[in-house]
Amino acid sequence: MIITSARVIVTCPGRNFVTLKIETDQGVYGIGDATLNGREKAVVAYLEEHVIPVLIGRDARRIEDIWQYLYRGAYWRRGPVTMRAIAAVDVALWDIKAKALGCPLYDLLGGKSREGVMVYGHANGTDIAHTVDEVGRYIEMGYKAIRAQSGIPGVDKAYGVGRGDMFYEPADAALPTETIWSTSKYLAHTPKLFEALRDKHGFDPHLLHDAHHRLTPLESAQLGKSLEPYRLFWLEDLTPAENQESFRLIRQHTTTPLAVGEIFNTLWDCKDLIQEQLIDYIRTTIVGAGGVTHLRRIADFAAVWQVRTGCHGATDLSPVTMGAALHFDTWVPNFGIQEYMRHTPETDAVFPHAYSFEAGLLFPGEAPGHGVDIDEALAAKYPYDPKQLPVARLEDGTMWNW
Ligand code: GCO
Ligand code: MG
Repeated sequence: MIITSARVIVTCPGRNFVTLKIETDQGVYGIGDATLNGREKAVVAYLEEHVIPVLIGRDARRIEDIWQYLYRGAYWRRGPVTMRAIAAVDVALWDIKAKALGCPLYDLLGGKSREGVMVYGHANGTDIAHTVDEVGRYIEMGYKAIRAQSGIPGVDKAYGVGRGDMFYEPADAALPTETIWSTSKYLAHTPKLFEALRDKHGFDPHLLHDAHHRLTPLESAQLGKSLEPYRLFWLEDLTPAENQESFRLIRQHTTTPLAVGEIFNTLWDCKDLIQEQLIDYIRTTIVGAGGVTHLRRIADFAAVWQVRTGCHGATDLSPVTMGAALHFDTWVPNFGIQEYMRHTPETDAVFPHAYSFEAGLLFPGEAPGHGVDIDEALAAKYPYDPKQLPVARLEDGTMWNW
């Protein structure tokens, strides 16, 4: 089965998505997601200039060899651009193989380990009362797990809160919006949010929270400790993890479960975190970490230390990544949870898919492959629209993590 063509399709049905379509001489094609939010064109260039030329003429069945060729052959290993390009190829090839064999992707990986995949939705409010209501809305929709984020008094426009709709967190402007951050205000406010949430909704729903890398290790430890009474499912991205050792300090001080990894690209970014049991959930996903081939390796490594998966699933990852992740989640033995932010109806129309939501679970569907396609004619109606993610500064103007 020979690869005869590979093309990049960029479309913006509300936000930008980069898709790789690989075609074979057998008439079977596959698609993979290569979207890197706010830096889309970097991956487009990497694919078009450096990857597609070496794919043509190769045997599409040799997924592992092609993965190794692109990873080792580049010499310049890892990084978000390279690994997203590799992921797009890898996912398209798994899609092709499963379609050629006439089976859903989860069957190729080893078959179902569960009937449905527990997901968490995002409840965002402008203040505590609003967030409590938003969480209630998700409970009514059947969600078993909900991430709760609230606006903080005195902190204007913090990323990720307050829009009160389901399609939030766009890369919103051609030049980055500047936001202001205050850790002291946040640390005083967040325990009150979870106290109010448990008062109103009880301890049945799983509650999650994302600190978006804004704290130091000691502040992280303080937050984890202060949230212990509210028994979170996880506390995510407390502090930047470039230095994996910094998580030792956090771990020594709190039993709140920790999740990290949406910006990791390979096993090497989380190897110490996992083998020293410094985290409970690893958040790398298909498009972020080299596709199914490498994510499977990370999950198997994590299983040795009872670390479970919690794949990133924000709306800046296309439905192609969601579809592939759901097949992965259906198989992976050490599954934890899957993030699920809904795409807009426009995005769903461009990417027809077999997955569906019911009673807090997502189901990958039974279509051969990963079950997600692209309507190219419709995609062409939404041209690329340059947009960047915001940046954050402290109140005195210092550039900060966000
Ligand atoms: C999450 C994330 C995202 C990221 C986004 C950046 O937990 O879902 O933090 O919302 O901010 O993917 O592009
Ligand atoms: Mg996050």
